[in-house]
Amino acid sequence: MAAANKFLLCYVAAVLVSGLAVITCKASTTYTVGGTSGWDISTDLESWVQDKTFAVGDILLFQYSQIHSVSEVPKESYDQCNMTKVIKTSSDGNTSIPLTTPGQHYFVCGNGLHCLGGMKIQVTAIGGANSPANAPQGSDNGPSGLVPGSKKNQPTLSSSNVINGGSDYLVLGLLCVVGTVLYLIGS
Ligand SMILES: *[C@@H]1O[C@H](CO)[C@@H](O)[C@H](O)[C@H]1NC(C)=O
Ligand SMILES: *[C@@H]1O[C@H](CO)[C@@H](O)[C@H](O)[C@H]1NC(C)=O
Ligand SMILES: [Cu+2]
Repeated sequence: MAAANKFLLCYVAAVLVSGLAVITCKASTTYTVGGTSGWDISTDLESWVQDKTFAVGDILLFQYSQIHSVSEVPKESYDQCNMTKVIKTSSDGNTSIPLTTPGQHYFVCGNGLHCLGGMKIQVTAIGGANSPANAPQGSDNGPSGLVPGSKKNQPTLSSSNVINGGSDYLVLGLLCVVGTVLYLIGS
C-alpha cells in the first residue's frame, strides 16, 4: 500500500511539474501585428500593443501591402520617424521578426509619412525562459547591426529563432516514474 501511495504521489508531482512547465515555459507566441487589420496605416497599432505582454522568443508577424515595409530601428529613429538609421528592413509583405533580446524594440513603416501617421510600434520583450536571467532592460539600441540608411529594402531576416519546449520537465517526470517502478520492483 505504501508503495502504491508513493507512486500516486510521484504521479501527482509529475503532473504538477508538467503543468508548471506549460505555464512558465510557454512555447513562443506568434503575434500578427495589428490583428486582422494587419500592419497598416489605418490600424490602431498603439491599442493593439497596449494589452499585450511580449517575451523573448515571441515572434511578430507583419502582414502588409506592397506600399508598406517594416523596419526595426533605434529609438531616435522611431521617435522622429527619421529613416537615416535602420537596423533591418523587410518589404516582402509577410515578415516574421523574432524578439531575440529583452528590452525595447522599435518598428516603423519605412515610409516616413506612414510612420508619422502612426504606423509604428514599440514593443517591450521581457526576458523569456530562453534568456539567461534578466538581462538589463532599457539598454536601448546597442546598434551592433546598424546599417546606415541604404534606401534598398532588403528582406534580410535573422532566423536565430530560439524555441524551446518544456522537455526538461518531461524528462524529470519520466525519471520520476521510472524511479517509482524500480522502487516497486525492488520492494
Ligand atoms: C535624421 O537623422 C540624421 C542623423 O541621424 C540627421 O542628420 C538628419 O538631419 C535627420 N533628418 C531629419 C529630417 O530630421
Ligand atoms: C506568412 O508567414 C507565416 C509565418 O512565416 C506563414 O505561416 C504564412 O503561411 C505566411 N502567409 C503567406 C500568405 O505567405
Ligand atoms: Cu507604410
